[in-house]
Amino acid sequence: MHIVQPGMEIDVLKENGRIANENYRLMKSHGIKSVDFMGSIGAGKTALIIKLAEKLRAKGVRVCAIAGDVTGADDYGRFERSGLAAVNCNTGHECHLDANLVRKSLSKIDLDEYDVVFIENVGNLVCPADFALGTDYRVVVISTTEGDDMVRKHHDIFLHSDIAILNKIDIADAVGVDPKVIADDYRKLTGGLKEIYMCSARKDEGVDEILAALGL
Ligand SMILES: Nc1nc2c(ncn2[C@@H]2O[C@H](COP(=O)(O)OP(=O)(O)O)[C@@H](O)[C@H]2O)c(=O)[nH]1
Ligand SMILES: [Mg+2]
Repeated sequence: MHIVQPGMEIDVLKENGRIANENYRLMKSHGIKSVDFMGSIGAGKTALIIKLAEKLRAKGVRVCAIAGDVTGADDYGRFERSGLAAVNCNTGHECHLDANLVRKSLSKIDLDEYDVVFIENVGNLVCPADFALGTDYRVVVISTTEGDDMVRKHHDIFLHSDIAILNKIDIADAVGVDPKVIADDYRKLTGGLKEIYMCSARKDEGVDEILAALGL
């Protein structure tokens, strides 16, 4: 992707990659482990982050979050009300976070105070795929309410992430979705090299397995 202006050409993705590397090194220098949660609108990213953070806090792990959204502070408010320290990060118009926005958010966090940073990306299954943020893990969250064809329709984000999560398995029957269909699509796409984790953030099912997969 190139943006051409008179006398100036910027390779946006290359520059993003450079800043992502800086973010990674910055967080590592403070001993921080980080996860980028990508996924559709309403898949349960906020709910899952809150649940994961609750469990980590109970183990004495210090967690904070970056709430990425186009506008507003709804998810930021939910994080804070749940007891999870957070920074709000609005993109304004963009459909994804980028490394520079994350760098600015990290500058608002006292990195010595935390062990883990969870980043909630802007909700969609397309744009975030291209923009690494400098995290240890990239995770894609989908849910049963989106139907059984998300993996077939959005190859890139599943290929660009380390693990996938299918949330809302508690209502799979009610919405007529067979999680096995999604798991089979994922296995076919990734050649069985990566795992898809089934969970219900609401019912606290499968959440411990996700923590283990993230080494947390
Ligand atoms: N039944 C069910 N609902 C869930 C689950 N996780 C989230 N939700 C609901 O799904 C809606 C969207 O969740 P949210 O966390 O805001 O999704 P986000 O847009 O991906 O951050 C909210 O009404 C949640 O209460 C789950 O595991 N099961
Ligand atoms: Mg959210």
